[in-house]
Amino acid sequence: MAAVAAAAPFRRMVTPGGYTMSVAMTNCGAAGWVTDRAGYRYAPGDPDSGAPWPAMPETFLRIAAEAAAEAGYPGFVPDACLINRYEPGAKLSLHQDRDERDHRHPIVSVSLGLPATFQFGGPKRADPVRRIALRHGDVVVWGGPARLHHHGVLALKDGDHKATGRARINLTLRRAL
Ligand code: MD3
Ligand code: FE
Repeated sequence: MAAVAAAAPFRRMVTPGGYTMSVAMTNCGAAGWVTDRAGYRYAPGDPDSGAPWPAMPETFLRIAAEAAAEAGYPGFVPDACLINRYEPGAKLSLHQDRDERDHRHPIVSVSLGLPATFQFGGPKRADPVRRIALRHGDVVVWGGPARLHHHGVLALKDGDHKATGRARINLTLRRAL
């Protein structure tokens, strides 16, 4: 994680609508999720440096494959890991993850550091949302119909965690290409 962030620093990206996201992001793997005024997409390298994203650490591949297999998705090989860093007040509005080529692949999320309130909705944006606490060490596999449900993260409450300090880090392991 530290090696990834040293090579491809966390940055707050701009949405197509021109808003700067409160969550800081970086990526590792063959593809990385990016947004700018032109849109959302997976890119082969860091637009800030022009270099390829750092390689996916073996530990990330192993955690993703083991969690996915246990949840009924054998043979999951992620090619993208989006790393989100939340500082106090940072949030992620309700959205769907649709930029990956084949939505039959699950997404594996790993939460580290400060706890957050996750919002889990339905296939339509207006569907009711459930609030679920995501805590340090939680690993969740999002597959099947849930893969395309709307979801978000409420503003992070301030705190201090021995693993991350005043922050929450979330890894999402994906098959993008
Ligand atoms: C449900 N990240 O990066 S992780 C994202 O905590 C994202 O940083 C949140 O939403 C975070 O796109 C939530 C849990 C998660 C990740 C992907 C999902 C839940 C999901 C994709 C589909 C459905
Ligand atoms: Fe998402």
